[in-house]
Amino acid sequence: MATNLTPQYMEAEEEYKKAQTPDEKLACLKKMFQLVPKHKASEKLQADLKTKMADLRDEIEHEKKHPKKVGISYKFPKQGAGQYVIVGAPNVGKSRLLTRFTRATPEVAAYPFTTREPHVGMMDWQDVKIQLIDLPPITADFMEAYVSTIIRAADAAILMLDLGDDDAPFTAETVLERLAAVKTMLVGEKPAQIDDYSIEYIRTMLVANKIDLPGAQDRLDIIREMFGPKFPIHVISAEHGAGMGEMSEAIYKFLNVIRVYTKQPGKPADMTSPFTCPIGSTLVEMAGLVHRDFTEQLKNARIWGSGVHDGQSVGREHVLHDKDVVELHG
Ligand SMILES: Nc1nc2c(ncn2[C@@H]2O[C@H](COP(=O)(O)OP(=O)(O)OP(=O)(O)O)[C@@H](O)[C@H]2O)c(=O)[nH]1
Ligand SMILES: [Mg+2]
Repeated sequence: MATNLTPQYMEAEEEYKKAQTPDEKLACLKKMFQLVPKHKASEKLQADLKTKMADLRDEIEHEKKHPKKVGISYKFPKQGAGQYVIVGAPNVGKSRLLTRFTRATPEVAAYPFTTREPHVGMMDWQDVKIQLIDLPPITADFMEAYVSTIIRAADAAILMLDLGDDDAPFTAETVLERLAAVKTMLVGEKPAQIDDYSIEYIRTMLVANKIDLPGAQDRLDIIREMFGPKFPIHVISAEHGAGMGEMSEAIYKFLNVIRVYTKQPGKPADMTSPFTCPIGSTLVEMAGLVHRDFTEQLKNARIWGSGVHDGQSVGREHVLHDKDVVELHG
């Protein structure tokens, strides 16, 4: 039976996914519980929400009584068109990738466990910026506690592996298992139907690095066979630059967002800094990003772009396309 969740509920759920402390999470869950339609079809969801709220209350209570002595947590407010985490086993080239695409300067070294804390940088792609977070490595025996929290809050992930390493498929599998054990599933596409709301699904592209090394092509064949059905795969050499242009475009496209430019009446459009919103967004949804008041007050807009005549007037529910230019009228 369909639960028919409202857009307000979905919005509250998005906020919940981004929440990073137990208090924030509890506040979001309360909101979701208020918003969930109360009928038979949603009973399981209501029960799940109640369980989660109870667990969080216990956790908050427990933390009050036993404050953690050495808990590290990091917060990376989202910036730009989307936020990626770079995830993988040690020494696969995660930090090198960050130094290639951004101005960040994490240490890059030929031994494992170089990165001990997250590093963040902004990547330019055409006229948008995308946030990349390089994380410490994950192995069967080692995963910083905060790593899964950061991954769960990201828009998407890059799972990296090393084509110079015969064990690459297994170390990558271990990364997936370690994360799955804390209900964080890296997936090529999110499942159409979600049964367990405590699992977080993160859309992930697999990046096979170090294609320049001897034997890399043979290992790539195996990796394509093992992981091709599950993830989109991109092949690069972060060190020497092969495949980096295609990959930066793929990083943008995989976010599933569009760019929309605004213009003032009688003036040329500002083509330097687009707003980005999810594919399928309507005019009113996009206008809400420009100014909150537009959510109520927007009447219509003139629009230049695909599927319309230049300067055509469109209503609040008009679906936008990549690179549309809009002149908003309140
Ligand atoms: N040949 C080759 N070496 C690379 C490539 N990318 C990275 N490396 C080298 O691989 C080693 C590890 O790179 P890092 O970026 O430090 O790896 P990491 O995944 O961040 O490692 P941890 O921080 O330990 O998890 C360094 O010596 C890099 O110079 C590549 O495309 N080809
Ligand atoms: Mg590193």
